[in-house]
Amino acid sequence: MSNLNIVVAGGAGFCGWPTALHLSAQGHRVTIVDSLVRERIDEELGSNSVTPIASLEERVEAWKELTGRTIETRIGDLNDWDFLTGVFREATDGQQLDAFVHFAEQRSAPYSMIDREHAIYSQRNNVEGTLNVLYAMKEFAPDAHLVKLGTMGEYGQPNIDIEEGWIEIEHKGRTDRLPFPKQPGSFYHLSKVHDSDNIMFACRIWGIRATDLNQGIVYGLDTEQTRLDDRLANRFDYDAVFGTALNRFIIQAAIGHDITVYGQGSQTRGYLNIEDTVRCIEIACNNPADRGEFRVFNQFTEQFSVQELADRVAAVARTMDLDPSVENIENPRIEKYDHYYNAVNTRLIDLGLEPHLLTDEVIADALRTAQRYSDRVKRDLVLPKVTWK
Ligand code: NAD
Ligand code: USQ
Repeated sequence: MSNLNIVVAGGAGFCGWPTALHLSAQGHRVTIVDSLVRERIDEELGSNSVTPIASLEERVEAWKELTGRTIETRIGDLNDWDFLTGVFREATDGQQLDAFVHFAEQRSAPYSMIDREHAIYSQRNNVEGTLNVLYAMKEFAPDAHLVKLGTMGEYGQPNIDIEEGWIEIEHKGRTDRLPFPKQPGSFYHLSKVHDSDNIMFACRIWGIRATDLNQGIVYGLDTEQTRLDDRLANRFDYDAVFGTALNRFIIQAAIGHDITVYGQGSQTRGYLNIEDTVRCIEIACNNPADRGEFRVFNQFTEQFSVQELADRVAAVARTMDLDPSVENIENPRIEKYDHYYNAVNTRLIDLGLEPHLLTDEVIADALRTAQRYSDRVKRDLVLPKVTWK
């Protein structure tokens, strides 16, 4: 595969940073675009990453020093049209832009449910940012491929199998291939549904090529590249707003906090290792959608209930002289228990994804990282305060 010219928007974040490193390691030209708004949100919430994170500038300098490879950075907001057009002008100057990888959104469901202002911020940031990207692609890079991070949560938990974006429907003797129904569980997840509709429309009317990656919950933090040096360390969120289920359980076990299963614990979701996130993006970039095609891949590798995950983490922690207890606490969210959940995820596997599954060693490895930095955890941020009610 020849070297590609790729913009990674949201490349300072948890999924974007290791992806930028992985794509750069494959020899692609990588430009990170990020507003660094997560730093401001950390300040607002008083939160932090368990791992100490170097500034983006220090990280790309370390990458250059260690590998000789350059990652360019542009600090700005996708909602700033003048900034974004500058990014596209530079990225297409003398070279075609191959892929625009779009991670740059407000991605916490609880953050979007704090109050009216946070719901509106989340939807504006995400929906308007993506609309700007679509217009910029139309104007400056009509042949480039949009690789957009969606979420498995767009589908909700229907009582039928979840297909990859589309479903064949027979209705009153006629059939059609239609977008799979969406029943998301937060204003954040809804922003992803609105994005998907806007992207699908832009593909249809302007011939944009797009892949919507409906990603499950990502766990772990390290990849081959982030392990090279502490200066390349990735984020590891634990607080009740940005921490996600499995990573939170691991950090809770490491600091001697109860593992917080919300409600009955039978809520089932798709999960994947961060090592697979970076490969999935590479696979999507190497295999672009056709002109006008709106392609959807379900990006997860295994399904678990939160109770199963909590019990797995507790069992591994006990082999490491830790003694966590698993507590079913009042659920701050409104969600289904004991629901049917069976989602199709064959398209990335068909293109060559070889999943890194959740083994005890994977849990133990993340537990060791959490133990190393356990004194950085602010315990008052662990229990949930934002409710859906
Ligand atoms: P993150 O918050 O760690 O990173 C997002 C990055 O985007 C941050 O660095 C932030 O500063 C930047 N950003 C946000 N809005 C921006 C804007 N308008 N302009 C420029 N930069 C902006 O989040 P993450 O966990 O890396 O998630 C990345 C993407 O993957 C999100 O779209 C999220 O919805 C999706 N996703 C994440 C997970 C997960 O488990 N973390 C699962 C499924 C999907
Ligand atoms: N949960 C617990 N205990 C906790 C935290 C969460 O039981 O301490 C439960 C929740 O109730 C929920 C499940 O775990 O049933 C998942 O919650 P989460 O916070 O791990 O994930 P979610 O809010 O869905 O959001 C995360 C990312 C988001 C991404 C999504 C993928 O923050 O960006 O889109 O995972 S998915 O879930 O497939 O939609």
